[in-house]
Amino acid sequence: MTLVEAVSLRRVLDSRGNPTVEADVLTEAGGFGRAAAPSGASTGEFEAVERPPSEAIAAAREHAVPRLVGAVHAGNQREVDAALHAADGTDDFSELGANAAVAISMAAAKAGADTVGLPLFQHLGGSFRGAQTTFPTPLGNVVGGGEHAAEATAIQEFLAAPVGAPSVAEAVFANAEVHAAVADVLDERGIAAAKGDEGAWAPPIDDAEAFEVVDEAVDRVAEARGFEIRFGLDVAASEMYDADAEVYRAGDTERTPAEQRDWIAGLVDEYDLAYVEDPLDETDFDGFAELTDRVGDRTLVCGDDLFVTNVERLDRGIETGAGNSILIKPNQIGTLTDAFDAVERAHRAGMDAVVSHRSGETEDTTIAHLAVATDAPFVKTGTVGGERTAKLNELVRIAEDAV
Ligand code: 2PG
Ligand code: MG
Repeated sequence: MTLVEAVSLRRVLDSRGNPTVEADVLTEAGGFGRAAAPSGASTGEFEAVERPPSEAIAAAREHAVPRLVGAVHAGNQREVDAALHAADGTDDFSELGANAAVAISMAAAKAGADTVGLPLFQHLGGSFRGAQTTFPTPLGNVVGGGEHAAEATAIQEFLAAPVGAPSVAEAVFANAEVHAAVADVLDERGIAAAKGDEGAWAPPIDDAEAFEVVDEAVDRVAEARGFEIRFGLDVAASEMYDADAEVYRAGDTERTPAEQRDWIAGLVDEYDLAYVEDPLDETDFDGFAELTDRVGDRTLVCGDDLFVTNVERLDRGIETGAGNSILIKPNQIGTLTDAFDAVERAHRAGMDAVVSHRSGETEDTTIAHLAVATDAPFVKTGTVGGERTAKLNELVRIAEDAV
């Protein structure tokens, strides 16, 4: 019933105005799925390879489409994704392009779900329990810089974490209110700010001042809303690290790896951070292990560029104790199957798996379903902007359906 009947590919725009790959999958029974690949700016060195969209599309038409049409079932995700790997023939999707692969993989999942008449999150094997505490809490990027905005903070993302929100919708609206409160606090300080790639404010201030601003904004909204809102960070420290000099550079400040660990550990305690992503360079498993040892009992130490949704790199983290959570981005690894395998491995090791968007996004909502399907504690989706609210609004709808 879910036999793939047609696959078509095209270039569409992403949120940065760059072309990206969109795939349509049609099944024999008339099921339809459409998905588009996101794209990173602070990409990890060990990610699967994204090819220029027109090349990825040409490669997919030549190598992947013939292995899919009339040959695999969209309802059997492992079969679809194995065909993509076979068509690619490399271990990093450098032939097909991870962008073509992930677009087809996600479109096939949607076509499979559509054919059998299930919402995507259910088709992907998850169950949204509808209880007040089991939805993925959206991490809302409210202030940022790094590779996402010029002349702003060194830390890439300050993320509102409404951990006490009684529902997905309350959490979503709280994050938008924190985003607005940040604008108020900046205005009170006479600071004008543009927005970065993910819609976060990108003020020309240093990290220390950004902590004050976000802390104040979070406090105001928490008080008004009457539930706990914490915040977290994506440090994206690989972008700060100078491997030759062995120092992290943030504005005028230089830190050795030991100083960087002390700095982060101090921030976790000072601000009661709920979440710290990529606090250290993507090659520093030992440093991650030391930091996790120090603060892992009270915050999530999450590997994004460290693990790149890759089971082999995750295994190394599990062996060394590096991090207590993994960021899951399907396009880092190329297929939903690979992403699910990483989630499963993390869960078996007692780690949390947090699902995430990329800085370059489309209206695609697959990650909202993925977060629910995998029971993620957090989902990184941004806070405002159409490509971000697409996921947030989908979470609200999923929660409504589940009640
Ligand atoms: C990250 C992401 C998303 P990018 O570092 O976690 O916020 O950014 O897509 O640029 O890698
Ligand atoms: Mg990151």
